[in-house]
Amino acid sequence: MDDAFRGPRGRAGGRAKHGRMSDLLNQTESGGVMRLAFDRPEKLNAFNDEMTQALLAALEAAATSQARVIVLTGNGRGFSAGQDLAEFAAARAPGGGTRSVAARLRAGYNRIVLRIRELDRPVIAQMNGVAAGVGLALALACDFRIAADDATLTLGFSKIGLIPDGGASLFLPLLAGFGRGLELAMTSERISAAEAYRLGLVNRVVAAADLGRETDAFAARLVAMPRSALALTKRAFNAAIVPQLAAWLDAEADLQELASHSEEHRDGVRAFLEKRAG
Ligand code: LHQ
Repeated sequence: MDDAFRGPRGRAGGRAKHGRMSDLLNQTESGGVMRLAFDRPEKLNAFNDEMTQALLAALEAAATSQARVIVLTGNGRGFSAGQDLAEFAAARAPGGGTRSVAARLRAGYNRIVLRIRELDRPVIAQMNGVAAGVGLALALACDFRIAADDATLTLGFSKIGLIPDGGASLFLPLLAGFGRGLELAMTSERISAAEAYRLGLVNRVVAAADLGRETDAFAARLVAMPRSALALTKRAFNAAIVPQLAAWLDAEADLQELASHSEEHRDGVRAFLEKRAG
């Protein structure tokens, strides 16, 4: 691991187990490209613990694979709707046995973000549909985003009394600028792929029917480039732009912990689960 990514309390370290492949994450590889597809389409690929750990393990394994480019995408009409709020609420209910929100972030999403950034090869988010919450955060942490023209993006955190996590409080303003980034974070406005492109949140927008083909073509261009140049370019951008990433993820988790103790947070999650307008 790059030293730049070690947190002040060393939380970025540790190796995930290469557990069995999960049914919730499809992995395929061809032409030097590894595709990881979230597969909980009926829940818009919301992250439960199993999918989170499967992604972490797959990214860990990718570091030593032959693949030269990694593509993250979702099956169905969602890229990912973020944290599975039903599982989260159940875990936090009395007797649910959950750790704190900060601990959950540090054990899962923060490690995923660090893995994406420290992988010595490009990671592309192929945004096939709605990306929300930490689902959007993970896309923003990737090297490139290619969106279908019918995809939508929303932070969603503020609606449930939270702050943008999974590095979104850093990557959102980096990509969209402070003002528009803060606006999207505070309003949770759901924007189109075209608007996301205008804001610099995605690299390109393509017809939904062409998304796979366009992503493959872009990935093939990267596969054909000198491998070490891409690895060192990524390392240079990381060191120049996000040198304190691990420390920031750690601090972001502490802020999320604070937010998660509010009544507004509990009410917001309940409103979503009860399908009341949030
Ligand atoms: C879902 C979800 C979901 C469960 C759709 N969970 N079922 C938080 C807490 C703690 C620690 C760590 O970090 C985090 C990070 C976060 O990610 S917080 C933010 C979590 N995500 C959200 O708040 C987004 C919630 N989802 C939505 O706002 C909408 O579903 C979006 C805007 C994504 C899509 O809206 P629609 O296209 O209208 O679809 P839908 O709402 O009808 O959803 C389809 C199904 O997926 C539905 O299930 P059902 O069984 O009724 O068909 C939803 O309940 C389910 N689903 N997101 N996050």
